[in-house]
Amino acid sequence: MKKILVTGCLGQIGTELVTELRKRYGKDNVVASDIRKPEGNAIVEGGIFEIIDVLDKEKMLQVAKKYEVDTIVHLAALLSAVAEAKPQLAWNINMGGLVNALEVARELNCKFFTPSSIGAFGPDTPKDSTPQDTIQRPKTMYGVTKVSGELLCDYYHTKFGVDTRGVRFPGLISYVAPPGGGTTDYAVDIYYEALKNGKYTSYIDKGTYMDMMYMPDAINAIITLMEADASKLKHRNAFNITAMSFEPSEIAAEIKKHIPEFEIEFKPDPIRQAIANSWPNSIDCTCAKKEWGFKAEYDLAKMTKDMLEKLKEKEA
Ligand code: AKB
Repeated sequence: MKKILVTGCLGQIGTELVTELRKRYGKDNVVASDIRKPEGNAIVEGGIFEIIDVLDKEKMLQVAKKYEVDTIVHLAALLSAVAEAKPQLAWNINMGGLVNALEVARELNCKFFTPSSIGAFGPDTPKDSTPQDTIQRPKTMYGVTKVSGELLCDYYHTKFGVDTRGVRFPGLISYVAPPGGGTTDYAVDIYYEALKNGKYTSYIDKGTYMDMMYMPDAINAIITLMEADASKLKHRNAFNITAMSFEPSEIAAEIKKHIPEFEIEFKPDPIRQAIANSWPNSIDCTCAKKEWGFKAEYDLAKMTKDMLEKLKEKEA
């Protein structure tokens, strides 16, 4: 990776990815883009920034050519809960944006990364230690776009030789930028509410396990996979990766170690609970470890300590 275009850079992943890419590759070698350009935003003002609506392929191509990018990281997409509320829009943005970005990568011979998700699995998938290669029949529009996206990226690799790579992200937890409309967002909200109000009402019920990861591990995973030796990759789109699996009472118990008066109660939201019920309890990431050395540094205890410290500093 020498010159990298990132779409959807103002989202939860993009905000931290662009910061890290600018650090590692130099700020003139990262082209951050999003559909909006908010005033005073650190990502907008910290380096190259272009407005790109991912449904406008010509604009994306023009920007990619202008900066002679050799890598595209395509992040612009709707998350699971929003996609379930607006399924047609989710199909248009998630698939329309992806095919445009893949076309630009094909035309300019760029390396390509786009995230898939644990949402690419469904109720028929084995729930525990979910294998890399298994049944993928999701019942959500988000899942449909993620499975289709995995297949499309594989197709562009085998048919056109585009160097496509991806991971199936679990729920991502971070203190920098908020997630927007996912099912796993409760695991971010809970930290904010713990510090602000000392209590949290969880829209995901107790006993509902899902895979999760702290953002620094997610950012590292993207960069490590993109820098990995292509000859070692048996899989491409997309690798199972995870750092931990917990249910709401377990994250609450961990928070209680730092804020003893913290209380959690449960008021499951039927839509997001149904989505969570259709996802695995915990996925197996042996292939990612073997093929490109995936490793996570943060478990629930280490993440909770860091999240609470960083949020306290941020809110001070
Ligand atoms: C969501 O909840 O939609 C995302 C995901 C797991 O893909 N965080």
